[in-house]
Amino acid sequence: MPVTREQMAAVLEEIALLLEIQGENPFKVRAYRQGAEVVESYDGDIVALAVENKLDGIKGLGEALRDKLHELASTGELGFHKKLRESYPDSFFTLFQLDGLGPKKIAALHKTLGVDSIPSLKAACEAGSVAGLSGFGAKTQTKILEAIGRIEQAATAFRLDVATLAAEEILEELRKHPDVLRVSSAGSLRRSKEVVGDLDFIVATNDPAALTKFFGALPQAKEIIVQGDTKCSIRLEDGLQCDLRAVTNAQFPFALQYFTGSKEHNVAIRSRALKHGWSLNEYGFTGNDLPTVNEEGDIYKALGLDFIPPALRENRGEIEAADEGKLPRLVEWENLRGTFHCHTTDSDGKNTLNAMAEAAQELGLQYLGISDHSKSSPQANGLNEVRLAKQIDAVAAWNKEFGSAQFRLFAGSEVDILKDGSLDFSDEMLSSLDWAVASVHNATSLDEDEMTKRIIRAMENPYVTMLGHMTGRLLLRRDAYRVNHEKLIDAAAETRTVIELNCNPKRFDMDWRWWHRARDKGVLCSINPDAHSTGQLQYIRFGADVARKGWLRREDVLNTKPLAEMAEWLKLPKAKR
Ligand code: DGT
Ligand code: CA
Ligand code: CA
Ligand code: ZN
Repeated sequence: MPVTREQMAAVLEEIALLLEIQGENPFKVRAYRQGAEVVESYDGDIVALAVENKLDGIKGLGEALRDKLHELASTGELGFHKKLRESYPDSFFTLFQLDGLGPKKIAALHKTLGVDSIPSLKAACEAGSVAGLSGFGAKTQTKILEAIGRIEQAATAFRLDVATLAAEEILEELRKHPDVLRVSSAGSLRRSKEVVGDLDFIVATNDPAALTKFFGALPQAKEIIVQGDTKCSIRLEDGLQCDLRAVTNAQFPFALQYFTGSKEHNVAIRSRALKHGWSLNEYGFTGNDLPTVNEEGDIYKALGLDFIPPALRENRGEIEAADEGKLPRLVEWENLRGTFHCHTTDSDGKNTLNAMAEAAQELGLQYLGISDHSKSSPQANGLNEVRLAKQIDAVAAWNKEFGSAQFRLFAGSEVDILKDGSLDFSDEMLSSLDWAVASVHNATSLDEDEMTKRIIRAMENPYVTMLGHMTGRLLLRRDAYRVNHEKLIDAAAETRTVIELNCNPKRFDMDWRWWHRARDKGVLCSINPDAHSTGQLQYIRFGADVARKGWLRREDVLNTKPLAEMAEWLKLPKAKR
């Protein structure tokens, strides 16, 4: 079995972790961790080099690591790693998913209480034995229980990126089946919800039983939950449930509409149908003088409505708007001309400035706004003034050598908003940038009032182009900071500060539920990937989906501006924007 680059890096990561648990020399631990990073970001076929034992001269890989990578790549296994792992059950490694629990604490729990899995840790916390350990205390015990609660919840909720990937694979399989006439995903995924409970698929076929059988036998199906002649539910390896409905071609539009939801939207649509004298369910209309329905859109048309894009189907005003012909023309990912907020190897990004610029061009973008962390985020290797000045020079040099009317970089910073709302850099420093995104990364437990004031103060700064990840939430992992959305939106409108839609699928922050309001106040949105690697620039596709969910149009999104216009816009004082 050939190993992949990701697997090689993961093995080194895990070795670092296990060595750390065993109290090994920190330099040795760091060597493995650094090795993992080198493997991940090496610009070339590192797997092939490892197989051929040609890793000499790669910075960050010492002799011991080179030998191990060769063994791993050429045999598919690493004896050293296997031996280290043998002392722990597989369940032990799930403990590392818990937020706020590092290797040292896990080692202590393992040694003193024999904790070797999430359930055993939960039991120890509930018995109160964790609070008594030195270095823990009652507060930590509560925090651990909260983190366990989030993991348990996460088993029935999946991030949009994870769900999308799984759905695309399954759709591809279904499309290949000769008895499939039409196929679509439905449910919360089709509505672009930030997290989904399960996946829903609808197929039109003349042989539904063949399809439910095929679905149950998919290579992705780890378990069959239910299987009948028209429906089948399976569970994937990672726990994600997938529901299939097999219907006739005539039923397909109705099933698709019904299972796309949301439930609240369906209830409102059904009562509208009743006013026309029809009852509506997942199989069709019943009643007199029935309309012809071939496509999902025909259902809306029959009810006197414009087609409602799935993203809007939450019963939050879309039916009234469709009735009045006032649905917005939603932004599309193809409208995006550039993007902001990405990291490079100068702070905690995995790829260099050059590589990020190339990847942005490959995506068809015309500009990329660089924003490494600032010095108050040492955990992210934040830049101080000297390093930032150097980066500004590097961006200028890049633009001079490679920039054109088709593509350029904008020098920026993800500048920390300090506890009192002041910024990590002076106005003078900030004024030498093309743009800046200001974000909160520490002192996150302030109360709502203090946090809101703090962020407003940052937005008042003339050099803060945009506000980054407004609430700091990490979906399924960490709650939002306490902020007053209304006040922040008002302040953004007043100070002409753009609000970022951070479309890293861990975040989707600001939340889609607030964008309609922001838009109506004249606040601009920037769809930003917060990319820490070249691949993550592609998150802007999800960003466009979520922006649509927030009712945003092309004109509401800053980074739909073409390059020349964008460059001019950035030069304007905030008040003129
Ligand atoms: P999820 O899976 O929790 O992220 O959210 P959904 O919306 O995908 O929900 P799911 O998978 O339970 O059902 C798919 C759709 O089927 C749902 O959005 C609306 C429709 N549906 C399910 N149950 C009901 C119901 O009791 N009444 C109505 N009107 N629609 C329903
Ligand atoms: Ca669903
Ligand atoms: Ca479902
Ligand atoms: Zn950030």
